[in-house]
Amino acid sequence: MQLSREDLLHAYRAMRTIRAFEDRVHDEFAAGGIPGFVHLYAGEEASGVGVCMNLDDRDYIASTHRGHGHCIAKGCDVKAMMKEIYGRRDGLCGGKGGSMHIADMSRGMMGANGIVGGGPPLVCGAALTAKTLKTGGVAVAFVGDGGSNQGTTLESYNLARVWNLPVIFVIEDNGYAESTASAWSVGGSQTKRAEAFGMPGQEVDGHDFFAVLDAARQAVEWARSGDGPSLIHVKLNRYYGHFEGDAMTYRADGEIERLRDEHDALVMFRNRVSEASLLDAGQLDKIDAEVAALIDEAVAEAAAAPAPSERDLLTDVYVSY
Ligand SMILES: Cc1ncc(C[n+]2csc(CCOP(=O)(O)OP(=O)(O)O)c2C)c(N)n1
Ligand SMILES: [Mg+2]
Repeated sequence: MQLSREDLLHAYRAMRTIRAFEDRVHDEFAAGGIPGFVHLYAGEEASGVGVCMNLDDRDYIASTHRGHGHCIAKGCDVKAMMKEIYGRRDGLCGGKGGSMHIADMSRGMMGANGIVGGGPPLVCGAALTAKTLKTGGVAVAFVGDGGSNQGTTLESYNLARVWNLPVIFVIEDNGYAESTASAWSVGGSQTKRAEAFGMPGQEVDGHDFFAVLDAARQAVEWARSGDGPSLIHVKLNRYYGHFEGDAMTYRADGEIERLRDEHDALVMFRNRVSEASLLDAGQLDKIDAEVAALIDEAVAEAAAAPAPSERDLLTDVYVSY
């Protein structure tokens, strides 16, 4: 797919923003500044950005517990996200969601989810709305390799097929569910599972932004043109632990260093666009500096922002007191 210079710059900025956001949250969590439970997406940037660059304001995504990257890729405000993760009143969800329940319906981001396998049924609902109202929209569920084994996920494959819904299931296979290697827990093949439910399945290198972009473009085309659901098996890696604080004793010595050296999505992107003379290093370095400044500001503003008040406890609840 031919991308304009603006598109390439947008893709790099989005991936760099995710990496810088996650690296910084890692440091700030270790320093004790962030409450709650945090799962980081660093290493998986090309998946969220490659998929979401094919989406627009009509479209919905449902995320996983590892949701910051999906939010940024779908266009959520980075400063409001940081405040949310700090539990602040001006956060994206008023400081009531935190990392694992961050959402922004105004951007079609239906939320990170503490329930593994929670996203696929949600996107079937969003896609049914799109189909019924003829908005032309599609709905994407990001699912981990662990989540791919949940009954909710497999039931959603069936529902999406029989109702011919404009859904894309993106299996982000980072090789582990918590500490269990996917080789020990995932039977068969993700694409053949899709085929068994009557959906096309594609497999891509999830470190390669261009490969993900192309696969997602195809899937979105199918969905928008009425051909119904499909699945993309995205093979990638996460750099940090399952959650912040994970000692990662289950990973081999040197495994992460090797991944960073040989399969880093941002390095691969830089090499590819430089070799093809599409962008020069100066343009990319400028984005790095701008993103670093944005993240510095986001953290400073989040740390200084007010917490929700006691009165806020009684808003956004179903029962009025
Ligand atoms: C229904 C449910 N079962 C178990 C858990 C506990 N849990 C949280 S994350 C996780 C592993 C998920 O692995 P995967 O889907 O591969 O996503 P990854 O963390 O690798 O991104 C588990 C078992 C949960 N949150 N929800
Ligand atoms: Mg996983």
